[in-house]
Amino acid sequence: ESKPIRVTVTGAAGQIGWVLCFMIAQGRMFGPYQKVILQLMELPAAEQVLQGLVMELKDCAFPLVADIKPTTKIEEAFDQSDVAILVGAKPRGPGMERKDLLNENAKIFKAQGEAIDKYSKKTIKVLVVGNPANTNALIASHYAPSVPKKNFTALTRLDQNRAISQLSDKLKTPVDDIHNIIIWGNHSLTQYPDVNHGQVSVGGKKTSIREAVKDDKYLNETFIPKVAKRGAEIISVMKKSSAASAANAACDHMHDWWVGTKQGEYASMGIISDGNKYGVAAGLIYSFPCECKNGEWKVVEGLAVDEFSKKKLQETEKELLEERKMALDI
Ligand code: NAX
Repeated sequence: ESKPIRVTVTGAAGQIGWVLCFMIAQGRMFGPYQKVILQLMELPAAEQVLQGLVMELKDCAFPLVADIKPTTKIEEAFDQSDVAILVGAKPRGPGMERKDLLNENAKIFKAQGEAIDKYSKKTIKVLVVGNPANTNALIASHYAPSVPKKNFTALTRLDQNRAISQLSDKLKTPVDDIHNIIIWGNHSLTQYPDVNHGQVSVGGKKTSIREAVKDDKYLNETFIPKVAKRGAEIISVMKKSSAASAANAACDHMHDWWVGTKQGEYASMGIISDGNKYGVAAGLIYSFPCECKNGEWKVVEGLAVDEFSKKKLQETEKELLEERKMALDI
């Protein structure tokens, strides 16, 4: 039997955090044998709701949950953490500029980075969900210099899952027949959902997505904005933002990182760019296709990038450079 790992979830009593805790407790993130100690952090304003969440989690009597530690104190939340899922963030208020949003969040992720540096294990794996996710992850990493930069990642898996679901509808084929759809860049409207390396299995034979869809106009002009704007579409229908699908994607991301990706399958992850992959500037948290093994991710290299894609990769890189400048002045 494995030793329990300490998993920090910030914003645990929020929309995403709430669902996510149950998923983790059920083994969706670390598999069916890994026990967890849940270190759940909230703002004082949400302390009551957090208490309720803990009661409900306890009442599930989940065999994988070794302990639950609710807290509003950052030093307790990040104490000895093996994993941190950073969901809590400042939402965009009415009339708030992008710069204000970045700065408000910079404060939160600076404090959490410092706490990770001071209190968590040096091997901690961090996944940032709270927006702007890529830049928040960069800020946390910047303020946790004793933890390797490769340990900080941002969530773009929801975008990948959305892309797969769109293609599955279009091709009338099950989702698990669709492979290697990539999200490049920022988790924002500039993201590039790329089908050029994607494949669909039909009767045991793999065909390229472009060949199967036979509609480049749809793929270039309809599909890309559909995926990028899916979050807004959900809000317009539900009057609140996506929660369960975001929590599910966080589980997919961390599960692949923790357990490994399936042979030949790519997982899109916001990870630190080393400046040597696909022309992306060094030091940004940028979403690349990754393969994971033994708890480490590796960028899939050598994929052909056509002119259209190159422009898309640069557009989203430019936005991330601007965000970094605004948040960290580098
Ligand atoms: P909610 O407002 O429902 O929940 C956020 C929770 O975080 C609240 O309970 C709040 O008290 C808490 N919180 C805020 N600041 C905190 C801090 N400094 N420490 C601890 N807790 C803190 O938002 P929810 O719908 O759960 O969304 C959370 C974040 O995920 C947002 O930033 C949202 O934009 C982002 N998303 C990111 C996605 C992605 O794919 N990367 C997709 C879904 C989602 O939009």
